[in-house]
Amino acid sequence: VRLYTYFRSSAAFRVRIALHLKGLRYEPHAVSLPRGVHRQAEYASVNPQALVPTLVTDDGLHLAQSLAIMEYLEEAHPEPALLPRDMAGKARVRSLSLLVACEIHPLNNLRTLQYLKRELKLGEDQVNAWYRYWIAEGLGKLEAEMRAPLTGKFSHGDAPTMADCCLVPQIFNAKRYECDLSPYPTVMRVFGECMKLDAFDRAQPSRQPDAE
Ligand SMILES: N[C@@H](CCC(=O)N[C@@H](CS)C(=O)NCC(=O)O)C(=O)O
Repeated sequence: VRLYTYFRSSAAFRVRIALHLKGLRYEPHAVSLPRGVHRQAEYASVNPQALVPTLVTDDGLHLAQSLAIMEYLEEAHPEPALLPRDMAGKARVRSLSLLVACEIHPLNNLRTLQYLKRELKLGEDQVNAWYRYWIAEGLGKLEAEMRAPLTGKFSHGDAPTMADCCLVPQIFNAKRYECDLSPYPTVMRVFGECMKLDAFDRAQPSRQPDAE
């Protein structure tokens, strides 16, 4: 498979983790977001949503949206599983994943921040305050969800799931914006456990071929 990715994209980071966890080789194809390559005509034919990641498979499937991509990988390559087998567990992992992907990430996405700066003319301090506000809002909710016995070593149980693929990149973003992470001890414990695993480490931004 080919993955259209950008080293700092947290949505692409989720998929990179999933690919590494499943031991799947992929060809990374870098799309520079700061240079606006994702908005150029050539990329529109790859992904009309003008977002990364995009997964392109050998048989020509073009798939956008990181959660849909991870679900696809899960069905195509069930082992090791990124979703629990039981219905309730599966729903919980999806719920935790969506909490990051829908409630936090879109508010702090590149185009959102660019709109605040370019159209609403907010200064750097105001944009950073926006960023940190929504991180605190979202991570507070995630921390509240991380309760034993459902949360174990990882977000759900003792093996990494799709929820961890979403959690870790969001923490990288929060650290980049120097957010205070002390109010989220369980989230940070899980983050620490994840980062001990090779799959998470290899997927991180600084390890990508397009890292600047
Ligand atoms: N919900 C999408 C989000 C994709 C997304 O927003 N990706 C960001 C990078 S993390 C992007 O391409 N941003 C471009 C922009 O905001 O213009 C997913 O999960 O794949």
